[in-house]
Amino acid sequence: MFRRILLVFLPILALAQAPAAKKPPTVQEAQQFIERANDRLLELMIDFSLADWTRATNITDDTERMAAKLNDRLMSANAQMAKEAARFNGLKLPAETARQMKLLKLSLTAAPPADKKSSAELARLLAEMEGIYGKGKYCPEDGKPCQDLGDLSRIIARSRNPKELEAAWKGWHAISKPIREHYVRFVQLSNQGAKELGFEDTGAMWRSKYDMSPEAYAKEVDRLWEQVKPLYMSLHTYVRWKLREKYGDAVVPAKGPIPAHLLGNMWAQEWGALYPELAPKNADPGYDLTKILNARKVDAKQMVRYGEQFFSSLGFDPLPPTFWTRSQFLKPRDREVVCHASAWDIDFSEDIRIKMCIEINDEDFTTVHHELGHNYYQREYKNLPFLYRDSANDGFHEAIGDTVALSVTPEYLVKIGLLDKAPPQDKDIGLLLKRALDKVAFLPFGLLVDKWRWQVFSGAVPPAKYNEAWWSLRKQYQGVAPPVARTEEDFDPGAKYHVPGNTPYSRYFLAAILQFQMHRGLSQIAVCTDALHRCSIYENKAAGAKLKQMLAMGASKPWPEALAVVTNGQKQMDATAIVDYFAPLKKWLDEQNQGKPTGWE
Ligand code: X8Z
Ligand code: ZN
Repeated sequence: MFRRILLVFLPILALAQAPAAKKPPTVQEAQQFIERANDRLLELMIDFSLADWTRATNITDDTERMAAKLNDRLMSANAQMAKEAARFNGLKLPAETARQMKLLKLSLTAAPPADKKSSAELARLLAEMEGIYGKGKYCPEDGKPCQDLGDLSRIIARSRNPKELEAAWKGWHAISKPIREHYVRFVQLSNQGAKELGFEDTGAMWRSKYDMSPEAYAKEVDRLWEQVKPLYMSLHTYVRWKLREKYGDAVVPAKGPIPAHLLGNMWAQEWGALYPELAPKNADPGYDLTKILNARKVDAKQMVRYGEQFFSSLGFDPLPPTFWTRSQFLKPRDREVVCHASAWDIDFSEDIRIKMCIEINDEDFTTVHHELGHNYYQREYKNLPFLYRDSANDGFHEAIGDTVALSVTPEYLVKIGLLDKAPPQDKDIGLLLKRALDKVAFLPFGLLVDKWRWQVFSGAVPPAKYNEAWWSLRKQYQGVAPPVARTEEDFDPGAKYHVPGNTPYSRYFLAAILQFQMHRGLSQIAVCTDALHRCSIYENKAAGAKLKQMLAMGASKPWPEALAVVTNGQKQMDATAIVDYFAPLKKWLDEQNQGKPTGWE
């Protein structure tokens, strides 16, 4: 049995070591194997990260090719080692070795086929898809200047003219048409690689990363969605009604899905930009962080300083000097870059950076905290073996900065001098509505992106139905519809960064739930007795210490053990925290919604 596996996966090694291969492998060999894998992966990862940073901050044919080459080298070595690891199947290994062995098999997001040409093609496709997205622009036919995602997003957030909104929406959604054929091929190749590693397909490989079976994970996200769905439905009902008042029956149907261009965000994933329209009379907190930041002439670097200052107040060390010199805070004028915000850990030690095209507004104030959450996580786990230098599950990585940003309360803004006086309690509905428009609105989107990809990878949705299936899920979960007719000429999933960027998305759904659970746990540790939305862990060293303890565990333990550290022992992901947080708002929404139609046909 062993020989067969060795011969199938490792013909060269098997021949070279023919006599030794007959003997069953030992625990010591397994340990040495894992040590070598850690060293090799780290080395290859650093090479790739440097090239990939260069690519993402300067998209050219050359940087794309270099990054693709190093990615191919890394992915292929990783896949090769994952296959070799099968040699130790059935051996009773010490827990640490066994866990790293398991992580090695799960560490790829795209698995390359063993065939050299195919793996190189896969790496090239990945770089090219992200390049097309990063360079994407809409050039209106009337000769007006071309607009990038930043320009078009500003229109979607600020304009209230349906025709203008529709043009911006359509313009952006045209950039992904050429990504479609790349994606079709990418699905084939990555599925082939996933199968070679023993997974059903790439989607099953992604769902296997949660210390439970892929089937159990799919059920788990459905369970969490059922917990939050009533809250989403109340928000949807209220927002649709308000938009009808504004735009009329011809634009917003009484009982149909909401047209996606009216929700203040290109993907209708966060609706916070609509707050001024929806603010409850008598319960508006009366301040606007975007206006405050601009009035104070806060610049991009200062936005990041605010984030750093928050983490420092929890007991984390300041960011290293290289963070400030090497990060990209602003969109460069002289070259193409991937503006989608990300956090990097170039050497898996000290060289942490963020890459953003920061705008001075409320949304990016939160995004800065989000990205820094990644960097502080990376720094806490840097001394673990390489295979453990990751979050407990990918939802944790996405949740840390957002958890901290939930502590950006009015009281906190007063403390740091951005606000003179915190609004009284009778303005809480306004505060909660503003938060819900981002956090609650996001939930179905966070879930459906990977529902779509899981179906695409499994073959349940063939290329000829890519767009149809996308809109069917967007209607089913979000209750939104495209503003203009769509066909299979379009590739609307590709207009969302994470699809061409091949970043799994259910992590953000988990993070949306986890951040409230973590905020509740840390607020308890900080002995905050106020309503949860008024609790801030700013300057609380006890909460900071627990957070640090969880981060320092990296991926060394199954995620329930990490979660327990900040939630007083809870070992299940639990949406009651987000539901409780918004309970007063839910009650208020349901009162406003009396007699209004709920749901969509
Ligand atoms: O992609 C991100 C981060 C980078 S990891 C900015 N987010 C998702 C998105 O923008 O779609 C954060 C929230 C969801
Ligand atoms: Zn993130």
